[in-house]
Amino acid sequence: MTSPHPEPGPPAAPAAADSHGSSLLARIDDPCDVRSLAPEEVPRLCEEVRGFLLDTVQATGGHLGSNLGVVELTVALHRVFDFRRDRLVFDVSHQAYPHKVLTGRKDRFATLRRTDGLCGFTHPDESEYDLFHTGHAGTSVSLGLGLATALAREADAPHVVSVIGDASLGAGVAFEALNHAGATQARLLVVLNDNEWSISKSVGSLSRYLSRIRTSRLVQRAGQETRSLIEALPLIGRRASKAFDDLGEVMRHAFVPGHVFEELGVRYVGPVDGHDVALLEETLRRVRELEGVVLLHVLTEKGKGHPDGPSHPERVHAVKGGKSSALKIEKVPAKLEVPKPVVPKSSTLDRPSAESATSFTKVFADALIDLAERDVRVHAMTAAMPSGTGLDTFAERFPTRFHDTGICEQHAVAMAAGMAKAGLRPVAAIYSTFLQRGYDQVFQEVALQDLPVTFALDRAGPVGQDGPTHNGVFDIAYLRTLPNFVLAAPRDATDVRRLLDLAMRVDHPFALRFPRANVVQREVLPEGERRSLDVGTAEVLREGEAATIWAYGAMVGVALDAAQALAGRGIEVGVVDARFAKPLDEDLLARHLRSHRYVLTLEDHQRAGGFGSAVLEAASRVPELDTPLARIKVLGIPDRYLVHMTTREEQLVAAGIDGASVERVLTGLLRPVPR
Ligand SMILES: Cc1ncc(C[n+]2csc(CCOP(=O)(O)OP(=O)(O)O)c2C)c(N)n1
Repeated sequence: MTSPHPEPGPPAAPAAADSHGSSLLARIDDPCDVRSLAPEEVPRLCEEVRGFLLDTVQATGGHLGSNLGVVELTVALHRVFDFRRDRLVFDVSHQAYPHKVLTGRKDRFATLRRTDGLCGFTHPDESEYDLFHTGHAGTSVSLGLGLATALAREADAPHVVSVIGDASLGAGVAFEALNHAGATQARLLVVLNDNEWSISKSVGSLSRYLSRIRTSRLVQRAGQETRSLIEALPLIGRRASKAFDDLGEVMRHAFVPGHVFEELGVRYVGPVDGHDVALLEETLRRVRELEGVVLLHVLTEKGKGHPDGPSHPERVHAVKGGKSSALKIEKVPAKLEVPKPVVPKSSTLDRPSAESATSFTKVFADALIDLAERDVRVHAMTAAMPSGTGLDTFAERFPTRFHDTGICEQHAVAMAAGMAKAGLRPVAAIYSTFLQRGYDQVFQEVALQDLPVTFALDRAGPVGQDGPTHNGVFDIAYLRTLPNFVLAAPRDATDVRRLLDLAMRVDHPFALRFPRANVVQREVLPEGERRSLDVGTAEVLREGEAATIWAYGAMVGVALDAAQALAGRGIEVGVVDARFAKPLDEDLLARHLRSHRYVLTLEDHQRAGGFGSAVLEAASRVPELDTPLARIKVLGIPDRYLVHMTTREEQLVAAGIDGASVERVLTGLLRPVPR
């Protein structure tokens, strides 16, 4: 659209009504097109954006619920601010789809979260309107405060807006940011998008407090008069602030139903109906003029417009996709030549059929319930991920032994340490990527005290569509450096159960990592024939002459596939299930280093500091006797961030750690040397 670029200001003059009923959204290529709409056109644009999201995201899959809720808010933000100059930060950024739709990316929506397609979060490579590539919760206020502090030095400093959900506001880092911001002179607008839900129902006393604000009689009364109250917000800068302060106690109570934020030095405005786009726009125009840090409390409905939205917001938080869409799901034009994953025709380990597939998550959750039945010391902890970690079933079975801390990994880890100190056996189920938040507590409260806290690191390895913010590819490196830790990874369902059982008998911190994947259906050895699972013992699954693959966790399946494919070509290589990255089975490793030409290590983790690094370090301690030791080749994720792709398998291919790549590497190594 070639409209002039209106600056944000008073609403544009009403345009001639669109008598043809043609799509407004079709005319939106940039936020300036949103600003040029007449006020009476704006609700229709919102409906079109919502319809567009319902149609496309149910086809592509992705975070639907939160996005359906912030349509009006996003439209209003883009009408009031000019984010070519002002700055907008989304917390987590899973709710940035309407923003993407309005900032020139709607035509690529069919590629959402697919290989080479649009990212599911904000991403500076995609648009000048995306400042950060984030996916972890709670940081938007700090980012906003940093921007505001830096930009304040400019004459006519731009506005900075951080949009944060009610559950993310409960994250420690967001509290830290508010605590700091309220004591500064910064000009920052924090928009609290309160839909009462995290992925599950929001937990904690902050959430209770917000819900008291929603339901207080005073606010309900004020709500009926909100428009006139908002209109009472004066318009001009410092004078506005002064006048706001002078509104008097009655008005203050209308705007400040509780004083928690105000006591922190943050001016509270709201709550405002987040689906009344005209009211939102009006309110934003007025709070834009206020000095200092302002928190605008906006009430939205998660999943608005979806039939399941009102009754089951959790079901629509993220949807799988697959529904037919008016929008053609096109093949994504390849920027990079990414080879398709090669699935071996005959596999050593049967892959489960779709109907009978069981995830590692489910096996873990069932095993933990089983364990808790036998051991009253077992408690389960999650940081806002009861369904993602499978612990929702545990919570039903043992409500008093289940603890959801909200999005507070640091606190969850330290609390687990306290519980362990008092004699319990806490199992903290935290995604590999999110435990990064709790690293210092893992170090000081757990490892340094040598407390028996068990970490179940779900989503370890590449995760596919969520991409680099969510790939769990650093945990071996960040945990391996800590004395006292035992690091293990199960290759299949039987070893999930056995390792969890073992963790309860080991009086040290214990971490178990497993991927976002299904377990194999036919396991390589029946339980009775397995080597006993003592800490630091590996298991030989296949003997080979010249080379052996030491694989870790779920990558054992990939190694077995590669070995079988090579065997079909007359090349025998061995496979070891390392089972422990710490302590390593150094005796077996030393024997293999003496008896083979090559030892390959295989992991779905960064090469730097990972399992292969542990093997290299151990090898450096092995004394060389008469014959030279085997050469070690480390196969893992190279030193770069693995971008989002449609499937985890594609990411394994891109990183060169799928079965075909392993086979290729070994073929190259074992090729007879021409004389
Ligand atoms: C540090 C961290 N822990 C956990 C998550 C997983 N997670 C993604 S969105 C979400 C819920 C966020 O709720 P809220 O902030 O209220 O936003 P809403 O989805 O309701 O819009 C959670 C727990 C995360 N992104 N980051």
